[in-house]
Amino acid sequence: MPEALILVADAGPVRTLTLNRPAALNSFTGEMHAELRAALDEAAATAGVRALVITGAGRGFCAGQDLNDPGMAPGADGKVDIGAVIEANYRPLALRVRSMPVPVIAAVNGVAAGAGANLALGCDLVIAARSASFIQAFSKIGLIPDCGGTWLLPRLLGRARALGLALTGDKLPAEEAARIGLIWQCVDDSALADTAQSLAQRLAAMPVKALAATRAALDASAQMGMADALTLEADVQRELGRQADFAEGVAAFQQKRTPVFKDR
Ligand code: T3D
Repeated sequence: MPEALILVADAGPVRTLTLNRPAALNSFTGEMHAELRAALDEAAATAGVRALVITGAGRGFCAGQDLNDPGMAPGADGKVDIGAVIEANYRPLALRVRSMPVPVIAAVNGVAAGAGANLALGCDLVIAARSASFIQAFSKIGLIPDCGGTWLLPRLLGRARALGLALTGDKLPAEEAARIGLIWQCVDDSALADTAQSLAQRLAAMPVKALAATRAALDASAQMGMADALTLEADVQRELGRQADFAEGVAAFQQKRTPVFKDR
């Protein structure tokens, strides 16, 4: 039986998905996309999963599209319809990550290039090993950033730095990525797995419904004026205020005890 392209491991409420094509730096084939989509859908549908970690096997996180994938072969007209690949694979992936009902942490263990970089940057929190790096490799092969890169980069960094990275395709070391605010944290290589895991366990014990709603509200605010953002805040708070987690959070505070959150 062929080895799974996505490894799935649970540690209590934290599920870890490991991209598993290490010989090709975990670059994406159509098959790996399909397995990752299925794994994300399954995690979203599993009540016991309250936080997700995405990482890579071997020395890389993900080198983006597998440029040798037979699915990239030219059609009868000698051309490749990359738009179809984006619509079928990268668009659903970027949107799925962004709509997970639980927080998603990217544990970037090595190079994250092309769509691999933007898969990581689309996660809620990005922790990278000191030896890792981020490369918007697209310009070097005549493409634009995809997997959400055109939306994510200017929001995370502002236009000047977004364009700097996207136009040059230069490698950005993890330490520098943390310094300029592209990612949450850079840690020693030996500390990456434990740091990501303990952060995920911490988030899993929090009111994850509110965490997912926080991500959604921040994303929605990118298209809004302040008045509309305030309206959205009121609407979401109204909804969350009716949840058991809110009652539990307040009760635990009043009773000076640790809350036990269950909503998802
Ligand atoms: O359908 C579409 O195309 C649209 C979607 C586009 C999304 C995209 O992601 S476009 C961008 C695609 N990715 C790239 O252009 C990155 C290509 N890779 C690299 O530039 C370098 O490999 C890295 C900078 C990422 C890492 O360099 P290095 O020196 O650490 O490793 P390496 O020796 O280049 O790679 C190791 C192996 O992985 C090597 O295989 P080998 O020679 O040992 O058998 C290499 O060919 C393979 N590999 C790395 N990246 C890819 C890849 N194989 C296929 N596709 C890759 N993207």
